[in-house]
Amino acid sequence: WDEIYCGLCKRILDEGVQVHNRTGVDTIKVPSANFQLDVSEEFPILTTKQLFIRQAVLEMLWIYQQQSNDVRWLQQRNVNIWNEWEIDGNGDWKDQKTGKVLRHFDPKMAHTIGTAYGYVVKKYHLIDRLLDSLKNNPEDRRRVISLWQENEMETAVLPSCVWSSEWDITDGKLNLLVHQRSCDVPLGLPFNVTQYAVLLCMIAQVCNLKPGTIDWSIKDAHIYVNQIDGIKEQLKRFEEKGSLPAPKLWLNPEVKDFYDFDSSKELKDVKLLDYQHFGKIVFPITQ
Ligand code: THF
Repeated sequence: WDEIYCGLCKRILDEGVQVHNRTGVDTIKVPSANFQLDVSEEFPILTTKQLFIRQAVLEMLWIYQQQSNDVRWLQQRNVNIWNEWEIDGNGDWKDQKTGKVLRHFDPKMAHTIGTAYGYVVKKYHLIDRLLDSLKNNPEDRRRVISLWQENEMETAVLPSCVWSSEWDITDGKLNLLVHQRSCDVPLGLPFNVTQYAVLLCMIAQVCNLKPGTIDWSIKDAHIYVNQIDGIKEQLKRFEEKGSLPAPKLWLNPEVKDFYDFDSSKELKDVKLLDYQHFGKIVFPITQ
């Protein structure tokens, strides 16, 4: 996975085009990217930088297991990656730097990110329908999970970036295809790939299947210009030292129901065995 990832970063730096966007911080972008990972062969987590798996898995459980849009649930677990998109107590979503109100929402949506992500999963019963289909209709070819629901877009702070997934069973293996409309390659992508791999392994376990492949597709893969130095550091590590052997993912084998995986701060049912990496790289986040 490090090789694919660093290859994509290098391609963006070499071939990408610098563009303005809504955030005010320019990006270098390529229009699209695709890759495939075999989770049965190797658990995908970067080793050329430290990936914060606890935060990544809690974010995934927040969306798909808790089916919540309440940022306080993450904050209570010391996960602060959604703070910039939280609607405040008055219903305002503010620019974190200037304090300027960017948009006003119904104050009933205080402390949430509006009608996106976990809110959509819950409202449209997306996980229950997926689990039901995997257990009771294994040959189903209509297993599409879409977080993109036109009626919800207006009241979402941020339309979901990773917004669709499709799931199939082939030969006892559960395979996944994920699509992302917009991709912050230094911060979002490493989190997203690892968290969807954990989701695949969890769903496979509770459905008595083996995890298979993940096909990943991206529209607008970009690096913010203030992240270029960090990415160059990561590419230098890869060129000089390559990558380290991938760790194994351990999931508590006693958990048989997706909703029973521990979602406390400690994340007791999820462990990485022997995760070696070349240390963290700090990247700025653009709101
Ligand atoms: N906006 C932007 N510009 N990039 C994104 O990746 C992004 N997300 C979510 C919503 N909007 C986005 C937020 N996801 C981190 C990781 C994921 C995020 C936001 C921030 C982050 O800062 N990660 C650090 C460490 C975090 C920590 O220490 O807890 C890292 O080094 O990985 C796309 O999902």
